[in-house]
Amino acid sequence: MDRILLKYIVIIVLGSTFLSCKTTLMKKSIQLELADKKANVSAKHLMLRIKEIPKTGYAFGHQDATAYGLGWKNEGDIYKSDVNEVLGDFPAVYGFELGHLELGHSQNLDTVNFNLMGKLIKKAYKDGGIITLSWHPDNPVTKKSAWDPSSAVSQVLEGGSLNPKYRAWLSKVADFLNELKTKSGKHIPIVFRPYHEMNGSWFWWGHGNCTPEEFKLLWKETFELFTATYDVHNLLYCYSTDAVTSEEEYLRYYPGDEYVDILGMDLYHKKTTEEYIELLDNNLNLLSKIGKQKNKPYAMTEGGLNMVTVDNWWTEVLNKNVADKGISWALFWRNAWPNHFFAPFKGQKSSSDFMEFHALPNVLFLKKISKIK
Ligand code: BMA
Repeated sequence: MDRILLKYIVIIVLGSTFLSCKTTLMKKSIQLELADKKANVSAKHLMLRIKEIPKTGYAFGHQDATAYGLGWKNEGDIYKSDVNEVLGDFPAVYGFELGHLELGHSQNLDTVNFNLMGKLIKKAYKDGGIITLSWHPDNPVTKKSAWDPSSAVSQVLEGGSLNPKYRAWLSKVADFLNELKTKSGKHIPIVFRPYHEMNGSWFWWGHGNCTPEEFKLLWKETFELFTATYDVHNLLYCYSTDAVTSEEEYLRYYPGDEYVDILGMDLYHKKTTEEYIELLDNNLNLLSKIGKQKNKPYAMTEGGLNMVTVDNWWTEVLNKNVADKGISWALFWRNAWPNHFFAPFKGQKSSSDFMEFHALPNVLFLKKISKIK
């Protein structure tokens, strides 16, 4: 009898502690100010979770994790990820790509069907994951890809000849974002990361293809259209550059604190390991300095070593050089083809190091991040 009573007392105490933690986070969320002044509670709650992560470590993210991998593609029939095949744990952060949604296509530029993407986003969110969306819209002038650097920004801005077309694009993207809801109708919060790597010159919105002033206007007008015209209120706005060599370069295109929630950098290992370690160190120290000054969380919003050709890359190159930087997550690019992948799959040569990496207390995959409520 006494043991049963004790069991009930333990359950009640644990239950009420859990509820009070949840209530405190929710209360805090309500007071939080985001770029979007009408941001919903889910978006605010996501921001709090993102700020909470660096107290423990950083989260692991993967682009298109559950859409396809090496030798398989999700056609709506299977739920898997290369990362989970190796670890028995899914990523904490899920990147998906919106390119071609603006054109009304049924699949994105990497052949992921948008209906399926919506389902994968809902599933990842339900499991406790964090969702981030990139967008590589086609060049609106030439109708070629985002990588066509022909001048276009001035024409989509207010007053430009392609502004009506741009508004129609955003309206389609807004519809998709507004439909991302849980079964109970709650909006799913998203880290939205448009117009990234603008300090490089490979995209039509990049360096040399528009002026910094035009870029800032593109950002602000996009923000205004989403928030004020199309009533999208589930976004955290993430500004992310490619690697930079100075603070001035990082901030050259920055639209202003009132338009940005999260800071990011895309940092790929393209040269030698020594050079990458230096690049990580310099860039993440800078990002951390700016993040602290602005009181905004920050992340490595893309990165990795193509084909993970260094066996102990995860523990020795990545973790040793990012662990003390205060990033909320690091997202690795897609496992597209045998010569274009950034996360291990079963049998890949860095898999055993990846398992050691997964076991580190400061590295958060889905099982751990889902406990940060
Ligand atoms: C690049 C490559 C491309 C892809 C694009 C957008 O880095 O992976 O194949 O189309 O990202 O996802």
